[in-house]
Amino acid sequence: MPPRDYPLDPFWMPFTANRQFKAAPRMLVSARDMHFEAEDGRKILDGTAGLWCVNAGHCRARITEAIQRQAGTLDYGPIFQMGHPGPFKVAERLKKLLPGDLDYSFFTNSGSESVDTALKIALAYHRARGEGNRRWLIGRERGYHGAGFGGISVGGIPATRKAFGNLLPAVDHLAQTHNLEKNSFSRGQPSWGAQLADELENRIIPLHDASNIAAVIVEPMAGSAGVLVPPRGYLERLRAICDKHGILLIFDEVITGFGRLGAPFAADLFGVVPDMICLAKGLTNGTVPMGAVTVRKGIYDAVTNAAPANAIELAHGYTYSGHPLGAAAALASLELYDEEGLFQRARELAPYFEEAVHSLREAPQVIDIRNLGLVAGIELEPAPGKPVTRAYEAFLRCFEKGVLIRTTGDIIALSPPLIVSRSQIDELVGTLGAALRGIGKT
Ligand code: PXG
Repeated sequence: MPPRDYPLDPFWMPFTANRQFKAAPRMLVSARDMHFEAEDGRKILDGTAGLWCVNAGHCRARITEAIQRQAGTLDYGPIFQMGHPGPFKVAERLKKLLPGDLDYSFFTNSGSESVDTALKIALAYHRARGEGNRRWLIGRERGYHGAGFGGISVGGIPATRKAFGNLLPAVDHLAQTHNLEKNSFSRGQPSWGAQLADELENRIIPLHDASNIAAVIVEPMAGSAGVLVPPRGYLERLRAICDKHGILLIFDEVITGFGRLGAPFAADLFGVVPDMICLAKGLTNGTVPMGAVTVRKGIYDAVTNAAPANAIELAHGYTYSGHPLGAAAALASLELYDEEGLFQRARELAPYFEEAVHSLREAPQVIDIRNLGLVAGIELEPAPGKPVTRAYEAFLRCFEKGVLIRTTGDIIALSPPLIVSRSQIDELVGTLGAALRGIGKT
């Protein structure tokens, strides 16, 4: 391995055990299609699409060339009171791709910004309609909505909240939907749990009053918390209760968008159209940071029409909203997904993937396996007194054997790029199985 010509210390790495990593780094230096190349020259099979974002595989020529061309044509253009073609084209494409009248896109630079944007639009929408008292925001336990103050407030992952004191006021949470006793080893949507949505109607609305509630935000399938698949009928019930009480329903599809579940969006798969969808990650195949919030026509109309002529209607946005490189990457990614039929491919591969991951049922310490589309969660019994260590050991063993998996607590998540082949699924699951059998043995 060539010596590194840079120190590791000054970079404060995100969501990383910095001291542990810097003592034994795992560095990736290049990537193509389904593989990374590690610093020591080893090929690593990408079982996680990077961080759930590289849906079409790595360094796809169509996308990298579009970014290069754009960088040499219009590197940056101001986007407040000025325009350039890219984001208009992406918005039009998203309008065609998204279900219902989710017709208007607001651009951001990340999933976290998409979430904060959606929450702000919800408040602005109600205010524009003369219902400014609707300020409560309802999230869900074990939800992950990024790292902004809005996102961690409606989010339900304790570790992302506990150190940061001042969360948003007027936030409540639905119970999380996962239940190991009722639903372990479910394939696809579990059958138990639709009634958990009724908590919105039975507890949260009576407590805060519907006239004070702006929005409910959920991931249709929770990713970061360890792949929590919604029970059959659950999202439909949330939709019905929100409709009945004038509450906006926001789907955070930062992970589930762009084919991950074998349909363009979770909204398509479940047949539930929310009022807003938060997007990021797969929007640009992970190549350039970009996110979007897509809203129903009535929301755009209410906010824009409430403002006086010539006034800025929504005082919100980012220097890099609709950035030319992001837009070029998004357009090329959306074209590539379409040309290669990748969402359909994910749907067709899903049964094979399901069989493969459920073959791990007999592996040591496995207490649950769940899956949907090209996502699987494999939950391990935590080692007594040492939670997290088993999954982390499996992660290290897989990496040694040339396979990248992702762990959260004692749950392993698999989410390969949608171009994965059957034999690569076998390799991914085979390597993970061997790693699980090796845990605790040197
Ligand atoms: N919403 C959801 C549903 C997400 O999964 C975000 C918002 C925030 O996106 P940004 O782009 O601000 O990171 C996310 C991000 C993991 C993992 O391994 C998941 C995410 C990010 C990094 C790692 O589960 N999700």
